[in-house]
Amino acid sequence: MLSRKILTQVFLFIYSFFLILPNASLSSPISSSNYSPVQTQTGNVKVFNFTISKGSYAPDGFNRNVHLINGKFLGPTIECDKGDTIVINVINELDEDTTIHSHGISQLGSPWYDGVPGQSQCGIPSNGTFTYKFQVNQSGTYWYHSHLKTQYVDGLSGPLIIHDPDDPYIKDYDEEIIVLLQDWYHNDSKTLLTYYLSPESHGREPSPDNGLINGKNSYNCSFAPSGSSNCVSNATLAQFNFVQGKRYRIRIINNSAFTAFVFSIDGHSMNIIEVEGMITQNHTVHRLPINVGQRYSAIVTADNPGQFWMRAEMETKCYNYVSPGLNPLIKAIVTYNNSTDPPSSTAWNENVTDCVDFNASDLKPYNTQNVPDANLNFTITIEFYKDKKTNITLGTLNNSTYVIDLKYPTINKVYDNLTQFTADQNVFSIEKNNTVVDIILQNYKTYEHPFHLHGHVFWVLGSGGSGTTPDYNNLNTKDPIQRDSATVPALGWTVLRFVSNNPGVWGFHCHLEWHVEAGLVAQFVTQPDLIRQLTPPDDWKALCPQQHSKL
Ligand SMILES: [Cu+2]
Repeated sequence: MLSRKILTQVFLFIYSFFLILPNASLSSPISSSNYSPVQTQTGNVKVFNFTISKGSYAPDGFNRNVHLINGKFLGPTIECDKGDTIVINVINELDEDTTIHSHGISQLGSPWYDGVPGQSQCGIPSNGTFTYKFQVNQSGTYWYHSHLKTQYVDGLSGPLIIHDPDDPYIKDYDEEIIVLLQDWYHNDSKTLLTYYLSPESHGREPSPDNGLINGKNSYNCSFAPSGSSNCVSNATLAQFNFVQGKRYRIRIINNSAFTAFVFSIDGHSMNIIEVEGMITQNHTVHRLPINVGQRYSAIVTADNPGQFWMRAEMETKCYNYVSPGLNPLIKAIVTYNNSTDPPSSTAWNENVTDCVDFNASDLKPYNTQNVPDANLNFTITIEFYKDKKTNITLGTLNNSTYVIDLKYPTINKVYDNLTQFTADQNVFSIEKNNTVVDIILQNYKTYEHPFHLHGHVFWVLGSGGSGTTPDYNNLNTKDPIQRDSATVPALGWTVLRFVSNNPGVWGFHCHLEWHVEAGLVAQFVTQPDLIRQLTPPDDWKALCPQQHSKL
């Protein structure tokens, strides 16, 4: 797969070389031609219209203000085939800016549609509209969410599924099921964030009040704030109707703000076949840890008629503080006869260590890949500290807290030929196309962090917990999996390798939303010369309040 990718890159490089030949006599021929890495327009165009608004809703019986897409809590599923072009027409009816980020989508040749305020776009203003339009030459299980402040924590998210008619497992399942897992708060995220970034929190992240499976759960209203009249106990759980003999591809997405889950279905094994777009060799599990931003596909065969619990256990042991009303066992009903009766099934009991992510080395790629040697590496350390002046606890990467520049995103600075960025932008620059980059993440905190890289997938070459150090001679360069969201263990390390072949500005951050806001964010500026050869659309340029010289 990789070699084909590299061949494509080589081909495109040679192709673009010939494209610029007619301009060879100009003083700067390269800047006069457009670098256009996406060449094929084979697929269909799939249009999705999103009207984003606020409203009240009670996903678990507790009524509160949430974000809605087309009047619904949790957005519609974006679904298409590999090679298609996705069009998302956004109408922003919020009283503030918003964006849509397609998590795990490479945005090759369209870095301005990655949807990250401060990095790849200015926000879509209140009462404004904007259209995202990008081709997807990848397949698998993804999701989309607002990348503006903490908006997705209030419900501004949904699944994004790309089918591949050539998927090697396509004959091994009959139907698909999406399982969207998330933690859930009974306060709006702005209130929680204000508290978190105040001296009173002492850096303790807000504890969820509940968890949801496909936007549903129940809540024991005796824990609701006293005098609260907006809570109804025993709300309806999510239900999955199995037909005996059918094989289901279950696409599991962790859409949380803060929570790692352990996912299982009583009485049924799960055969993992995909991790974040990469097809894997079949691997059977019963209890699957899944961290924030991660996705898996597993085939489950309906061969055990009855009534069963689907379980998503919230890993509350990783929290600094647990809300008293939180029941961390989130359940849905799996039924073979469309019954809503509560199952009496028992849970799988295989041991999963608290707050330790699924061991990526248990998974093997379906197709063998050649992992190239790295020619550049960055060590990134993760720390938190209490600011002496403000008494607010903030996060640092290499001792630097990220500060978002909403009005002048990094990519706009690149178009303005800026080459220096202030330290608080946490920029890592990669000049040369196809540079092979190692990221050595070193975690000095006593809890794990799920790190997500935009625009790329990385190989997970190795990882170790407390008391271990990265051993370069023992990295797995033979058969590592590739993904876009990996966990660095508590007091441990992780080595990730990616090929920098996608010009743009790409976020690299902890996906625990509170840690994003505390500054645990970096950005890779990849091939700025090639970014400047890509022409951004006019409506994208118009999003920024001030126009800069080169735009
Ligand atoms: Cu974190």
